[in-house]
Amino acid sequence: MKTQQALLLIDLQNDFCPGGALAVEEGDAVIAVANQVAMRFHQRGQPVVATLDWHPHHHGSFASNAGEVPWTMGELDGLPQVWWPDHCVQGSKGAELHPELNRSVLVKQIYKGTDPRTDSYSAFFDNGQRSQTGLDSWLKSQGVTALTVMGLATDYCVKYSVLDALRLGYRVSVVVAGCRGVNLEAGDGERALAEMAASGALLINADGAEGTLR
Ligand code: VGL
Ligand code: ZN
Repeated sequence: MKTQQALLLIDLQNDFCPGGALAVEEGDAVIAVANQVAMRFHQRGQPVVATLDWHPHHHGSFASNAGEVPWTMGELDGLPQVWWPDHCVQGSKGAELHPELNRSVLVKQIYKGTDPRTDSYSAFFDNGQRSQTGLDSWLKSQGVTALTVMGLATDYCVKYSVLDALRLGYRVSVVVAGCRGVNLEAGDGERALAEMAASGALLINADGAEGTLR
């Protein structure tokens, strides 16, 4: 059977871009890459999916709600948790997709992190792997077997999405130029890419994506 490819754009939202609440260095630099790759998928009739980090204002991962200091570590719902500044609050400007992202090619948007009790880095499951976002069943309904992934941030939502996708049996390529890391510790983004590669993901550049399209 022919491989059906989809493009997964992770959390290309204002809050992860310079000026945003959880700004990733050069986060906005990936928008042009996303538009370029997304247009190729669109022209080939291959689905382009965007995820959005979409938290209620009382989300448990927010340092403000936990009474903790932002960027420090704690525990939420029995899992290690970074206490984040308030970000991607449902309906806020910061939660919107970046204004320069070409939304006209998006065929599906997946919202995650809506349960206040648990964080949700992966596009597929919450961090406790208890509930699904619906992405896997949607991709299967479309016959998708291979994913190209990019977005923000390399060391959190991109990494967990890619590792889950591999576990779920998808072939996965990661567009390195389309990712940027939070880098809580220097090198986290690079280490995350190495971990994805070691787990079976193919690291590609924006043009290299061409080679993975069938
Ligand atoms: C993310 C931290 C908190 C991400 C989301 O999109 O990588 N990181 N929420
Ligand atoms: Zn979040």
